[in-house]
Amino acid sequence: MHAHLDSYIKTWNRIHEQTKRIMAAAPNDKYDWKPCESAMSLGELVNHPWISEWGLIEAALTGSFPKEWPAPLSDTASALAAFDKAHEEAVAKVMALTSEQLAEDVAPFSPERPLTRMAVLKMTIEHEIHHRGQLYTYLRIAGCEIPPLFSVETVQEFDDGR
Ligand code: NI
Repeated sequence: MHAHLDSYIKTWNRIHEQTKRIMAAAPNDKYDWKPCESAMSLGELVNHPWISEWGLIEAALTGSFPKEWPAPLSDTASALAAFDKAHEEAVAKVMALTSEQLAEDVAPFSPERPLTRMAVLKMTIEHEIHHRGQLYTYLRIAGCEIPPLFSVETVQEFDDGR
């Protein structure tokens, strides 16, 4: 595996662990809550990281988003387990890509808007960070105990990504 991808995978794994910490704070009995009609419910938002990661990686690999998507799960423990499984499978698929495949264009959004596979992989991380921020806001409003994004216990994760 070349150095660029190695660094990407380390960052992706670290972000995965951070996202799990805030997901784990979501109470099952608040899954229907949403801040406004057009927003995702808390339950949809807890499921979004694992379902969207799976879909985005399929898009990066095959050039198309899946036609059918997995159903959201109704409790946080199951969503966390699904996220770990989806992430592990996604990492294995991405690690198998060659430098040439990473640099190849795919066009999952529109035929007129090709992106390299590597660009879609970077987008996958940015998308997760975006929704993770939403989870922090939802859970803070819901009065939940929320973990810090960075703590003395977890800051070492950054050093491991060097
Ligand atoms: Ni999204």
